[in-house]
Amino acid sequence: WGRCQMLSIKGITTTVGQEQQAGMKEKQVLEDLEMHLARRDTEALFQEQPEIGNQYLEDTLLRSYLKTHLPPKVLEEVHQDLERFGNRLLTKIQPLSWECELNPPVFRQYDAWGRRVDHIHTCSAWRRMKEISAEEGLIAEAYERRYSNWSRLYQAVKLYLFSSSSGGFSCPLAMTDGAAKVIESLGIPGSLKNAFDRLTSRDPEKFWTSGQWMTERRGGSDVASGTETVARKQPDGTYRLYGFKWFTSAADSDMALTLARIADAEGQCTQGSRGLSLFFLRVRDEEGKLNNIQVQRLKDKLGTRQMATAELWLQGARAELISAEGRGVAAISHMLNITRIHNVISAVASMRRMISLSRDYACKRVAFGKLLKDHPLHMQTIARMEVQVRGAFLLLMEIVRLLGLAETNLASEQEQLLLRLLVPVAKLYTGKQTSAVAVEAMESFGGQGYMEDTGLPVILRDALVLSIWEGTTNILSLDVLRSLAKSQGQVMAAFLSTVQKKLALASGTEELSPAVQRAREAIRSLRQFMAAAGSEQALTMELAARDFSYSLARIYTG
Ligand code: UCC
Repeated sequence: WGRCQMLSIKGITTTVGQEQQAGMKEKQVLEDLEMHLARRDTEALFQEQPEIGNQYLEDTLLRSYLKTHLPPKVLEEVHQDLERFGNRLLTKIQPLSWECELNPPVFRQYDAWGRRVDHIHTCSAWRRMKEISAEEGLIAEAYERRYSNWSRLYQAVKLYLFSSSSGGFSCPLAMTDGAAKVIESLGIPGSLKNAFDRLTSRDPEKFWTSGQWMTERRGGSDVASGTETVARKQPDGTYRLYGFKWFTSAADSDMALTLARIADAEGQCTQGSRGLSLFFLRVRDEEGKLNNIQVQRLKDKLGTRQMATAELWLQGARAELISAEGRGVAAISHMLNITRIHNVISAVASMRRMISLSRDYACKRVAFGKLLKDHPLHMQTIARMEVQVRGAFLLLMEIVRLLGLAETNLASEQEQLLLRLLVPVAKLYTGKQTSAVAVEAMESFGGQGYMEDTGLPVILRDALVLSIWEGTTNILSLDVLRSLAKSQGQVMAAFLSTVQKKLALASGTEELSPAVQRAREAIRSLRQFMAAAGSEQALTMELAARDFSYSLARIYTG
């Protein structure tokens, strides 16, 4: 029809006595026709877009894990909710996520009349994510404990499904969860009851998010020497904070936990870790006015651009001391361990999302005369990624299972020790895995994977931060050593005996015997290394910290 129409339109304009012009027009018509035909042929070559379905229903490993571990009654309720949530994510939340990416926060320092306002404007989709987080109980679930020790795992599963569709909102949720955990670990003192209730609320009107302000200009790893912020005690017992916070994620949060050094009557502060105390503060008052805080600028980041990360001047911000004096690091470590688990959740979720899209694409895309899924080499590449994500997923589930036991006083001492060790191990290992898997998965789409508007580069960019924030790979490797030293080796004993038990169980299944064999060999090497390292200088262990931690991750995952 297109061709006829084109000819007839061209034909109408041809009149007698205009032969030369008509000849040229005829030539033009034929050229147009040829081009049209060529284009029509090409148009048939559109590539089909990779898509995902309900991420709960499609995740066979997740479903089989829940079926194997949850008590039947819990499973029944949880299954219904997760199926519903999976649909909501697909139809309502995923589009919001893309909106967050397209409408990053905007910082306006002054109003039209020159008044300093320091307004961080976030898009409506971002604000909606906050409401959805409350409605879905993404923090509340873990603290209500209606499924006892399984509540934490259930919350983690919801966060895992939410993460890649959250438009970066999983970051404030991580810190919110961490803040709730710190307050709970302090026994929910009266002055923090309101904050705790809001952090764990299901009511969007009440729900608060929290920041975690640990990083100052001298850096975020060596907190003990990097923290310059000073706290001055006020006659009413509260404090005013003065300092510069260099990297405050989700600066639109309602409250924050932060470290500072309490100045004595002479204005002197204790340096080092023992000088640090933990404070609670509201970011704004009821009218939305900042709490003696100035926003210097927003960070220009490689990824997580949906989220406002700011540099903040604290110029007498009113705050409440919530840890014992000088116990700030120990108090905030409750938050760190929770945000590190969230980091693992995001890492596993990013891998899962990339691989799900890659798998779907392999079922649609034809190359060299057949679908990608029928090319063994392509499938081998995807299968290798799949093994990575499955292992990482099981490691994550193990950690949140242990956390659930610990939070309901059901964990044995051995389980608590194991949890202490596995959190840094999993954070450091999955942080690295996800970058590698995201790059590999991107390649499986060919050049399309490199195109911004496919959304695939967003997943990669956002995944790259997971090995950096919340403790870099090396810092966490040193934390693994810290956990060994502090427990005088007990965490290793717990690790080894748990692994041996699991291997003994697995050795009853014949198909697993090569895997069991390899895991046992790895443990033997690990033991040999530890025996040798024990007689060496501490430097040997420090140099080996990363490889040692990787070995722990691989053995446990195996
Ligand atoms: O703020 C950031 C950006 C926020 C973005 C959040 C997004 C989250 C998204 C997640 C997914 C979407 S990033 C901030 C990043 N910074 C860090 O994570 C800190 C990295 N540095 C460390 O972790 C260091 O190891 C430090 C700061 C903990 C080291 O400090 P110290 O003071 O030198 O450490 P000490 O002296 O060894 O430890 C002090 C106390 C000890 O307890 P006591 O005194 O009883 O012996 C330690 O055992 O704290 C205890 N402690 C811990 N306890 C230290 N670390 C831990 C731990 N992990 N678990 C339990």
